[in-house]
Amino acid sequence: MSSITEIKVPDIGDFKEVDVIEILVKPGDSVAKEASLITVESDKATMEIPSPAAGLVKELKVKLGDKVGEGSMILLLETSEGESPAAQPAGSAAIPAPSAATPAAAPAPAPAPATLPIHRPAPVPLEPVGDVSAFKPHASPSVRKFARELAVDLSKVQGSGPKGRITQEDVQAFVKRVMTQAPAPAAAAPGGAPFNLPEWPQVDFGKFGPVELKPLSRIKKLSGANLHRNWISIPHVTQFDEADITDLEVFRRESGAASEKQGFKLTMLAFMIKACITALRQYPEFNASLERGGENLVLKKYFHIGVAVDTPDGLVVPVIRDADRKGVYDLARELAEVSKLARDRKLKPGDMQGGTFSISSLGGIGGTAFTPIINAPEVAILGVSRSVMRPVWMGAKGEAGQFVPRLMLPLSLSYDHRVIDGASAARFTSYLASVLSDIRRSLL
Ligand code: CAO
Repeated sequence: MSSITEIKVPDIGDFKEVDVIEILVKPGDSVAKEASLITVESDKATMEIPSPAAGLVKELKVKLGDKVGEGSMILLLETSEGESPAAQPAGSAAIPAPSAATPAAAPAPAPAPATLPIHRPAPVPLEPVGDVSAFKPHASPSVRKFARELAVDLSKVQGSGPKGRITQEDVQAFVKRVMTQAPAPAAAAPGGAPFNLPEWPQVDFGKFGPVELKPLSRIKKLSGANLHRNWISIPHVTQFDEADITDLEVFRRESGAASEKQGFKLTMLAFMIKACITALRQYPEFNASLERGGENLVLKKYFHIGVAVDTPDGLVVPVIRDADRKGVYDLARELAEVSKLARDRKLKPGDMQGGTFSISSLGGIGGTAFTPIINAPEVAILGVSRSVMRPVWMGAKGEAGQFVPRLMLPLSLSYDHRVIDGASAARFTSYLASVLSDIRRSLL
């Protein structure tokens, strides 16, 4: 048999009258024991009133904005036998509810409240908001719980309630916005939650031999975090190719004297930038970014080329702006200037922003190929390794061929496979190689 229990506001400590600011249940709801029914607020604290028993909400006796105090009726709860609250707040009463066998008009007599064991429940735990409001967002405990369950940081949520109070709807809207804004495939990666990896090994290296601790530079820490994010959240593929730069190298050496006189070197990198712009014009999806949400590609009509510079403190990527409007001498001069600024730690944050495509040249150092990490939100980066003179088989179809010494430049193009297909990447590097083997193409 079921009975109807009057659920009343229990002892709420020092508070005589508090406002009902949230009603967390409605008639017809099944509630578990200890489930929150309403939230009340004084000028110092908010608190949730829990249900002393499991049951079905029959009727609400409060509405938003009501003032309540200890003993005020909250609702009528239908409880089944054995579920009636063992511990009732003073004045709460359980009366048998009409059952199928008992006509509603003739309810069985209610047991006298005095016959119920009366325990005064401990005061409802308070969650102070007044004096810590400078540090905590304004939200009721139920909204905080809701936010906690969804791992939402309430300090990032804009409250739409009175005095900026964050409501459950605000949290829902926040989650919706985050879910629709994050690039779809990347959404799962940052934060590491979906990666069920074993813990990083904790090793006492000193046990095996002498060691020395060297703190990472600020640049390394900053760039490391970005590189890690880009590496795990962008599906990278690297396309390798090589360009015959034999003629370009002759031209570079011939033209280099003029720049030397002006105090800067005309290195291959200036020509690389020029050739890349020609290829980017031909394949615009490489000069683009994936819009947040992953729905659209933002094709950029400007060409700001990032150049990775190795500094004693770590890697930085200053950006050569509007590189398409500059000649190779200007580019070479600017490269010398920005790499000096980078190594002197004099770059400003703005000097490293707005890039549309990056080049990482290790050619001056060595190596045959490598897999550069894309500089998000760009979608591709070109790695350049050391050029080598080697025999290349030359000969048109049907003619006797021969090995000819050619200066070959290794290219490693990493691209975001969400945006760029393997075939496009192979076309891009082939085209780039053809431009580098005959730089006149960049004039076309
Ligand atoms: N093949 C052979 N030699 C090359 C070359 C190549 N691809 N590229 C440059 N060189 C030569 C230059 O001609 C120069 O030779 P000389 O000293 O005889 O004149 C020498 O190597 C040094 O060049 P440089 O490094 O001073 O100039 P640069 O324009 O090639 O590069 C810069 C400038 C700033 C990009 C470079 O100094 C640098 O920092 N590179 C490292 C970038 C990096 O760390 N990338 C890794 C990032 S991880 O993704």
